Amino acid sequence: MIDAVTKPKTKVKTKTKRPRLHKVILVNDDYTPREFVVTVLKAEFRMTEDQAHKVMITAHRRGVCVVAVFTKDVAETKATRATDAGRAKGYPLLFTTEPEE
Ligand code: TYC
Repeated sequence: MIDAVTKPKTKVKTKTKRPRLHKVILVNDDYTPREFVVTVLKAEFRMTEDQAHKVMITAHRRGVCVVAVFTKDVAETKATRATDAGRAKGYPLLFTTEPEE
């Protein structure tokens, strides 16, 4: 056949990149009561008493603790809501976010 159609030699691959996840980080301070930190972790991050206590005590001892990872939007919303819960009670409780490597 003289006019056979030549197939393209390059293949098109569809690559769906997963969005980079962001860490929510709990920051220690000297004023927020331990039990209040635990309550916020349970309410905002759906942790059990045990999980929340471990995260709180790690931040208390080491200065910071990664709470969980989410997509950027969810991480920022949860960090803001959890920080606002402390502010509403007059506590300096702080949650920050940063992208995962
Ligand atoms: N350091 C606080 C206290 O001794 C408790 C605390 C723990 C506060 C973790 C913030 O991220 C925090 N009352």
